[in-house]
Amino acid sequence: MRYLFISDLHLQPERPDITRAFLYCLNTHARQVDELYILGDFFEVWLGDDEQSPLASEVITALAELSAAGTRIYLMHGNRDFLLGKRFCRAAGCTLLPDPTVVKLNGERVLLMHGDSLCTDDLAYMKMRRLLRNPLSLFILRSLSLNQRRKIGRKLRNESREQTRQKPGDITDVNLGQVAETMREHNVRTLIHGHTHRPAIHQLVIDSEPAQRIVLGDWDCDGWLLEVDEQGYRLESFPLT
Ligand code: LP5
Repeated sequence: MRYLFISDLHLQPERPDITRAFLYCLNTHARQVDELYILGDFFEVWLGDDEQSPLASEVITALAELSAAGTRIYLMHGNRDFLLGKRFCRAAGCTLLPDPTVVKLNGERVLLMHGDSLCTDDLAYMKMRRLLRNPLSLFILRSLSLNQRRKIGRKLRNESREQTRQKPGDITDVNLGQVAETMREHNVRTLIHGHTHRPAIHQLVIDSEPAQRIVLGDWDCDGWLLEVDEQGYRLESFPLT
């Protein structure tokens, strides 16, 4: 079986080049695989499935076409689009995966995550995440008007942008102890995640056994794809222009 992984596209009207590259990728690479996995921060900000925009319609139509052509599509929430819901998934022909999820890729158990929950040294973010992602907050957020959500979303983005600039690099990366503990807990030797925008394949040793952590890249100057088949894992980038 062949699989394709992407994350952190941050689709937004201000970056039509990213949308173009994504649509190209759907019509080429994604048509040749059995399953496509989108591991979070697919959109720059998603305020709820009731927000209708030309970008959202274009993306939904393209995903639905891919799904109808036979590629199964799986979507995981990121910290920017955790309000993506059932309505979007139904229209786009995607299945929403919980974070974390273990899948079997050609017989190997592989752990999939967005990656933000592994950044446990970023205490301010972890606090904000706990606050925003508990079921009561989600219920309240979803019941606000689109305008109210837009205002809160903008405030959070500005505050986050300001604070992230001041945080040392190691604080905004994953905590390696947390990585090992999470992989142990799920009994896996391979973890795939995004979020940190530091694409790489890290070879690890966990409990004296070889393991790997594959970090997907964000789409900005380049686009990033992880292709998986019987030959192994290939992390590739291509220029967006
Ligand atoms: O995504 P990235 O890399 O820029 O930054 C993340 C962390 N920041 C975030 C916040 C998002 O960028 C913005 C959220 C978008 C809104 C989603 C839509 C839903 C809106 C709600 C609708 C009602 O996730 C950043 C991490 C970084 O990753 C690296 O891991 O550091 O975390 C922060 O910067 C958090 C700050 O440290 C703490 C912010 C406190 C904010 C207080 C603002 C109060 C306003 C709330 C009003 C209710």
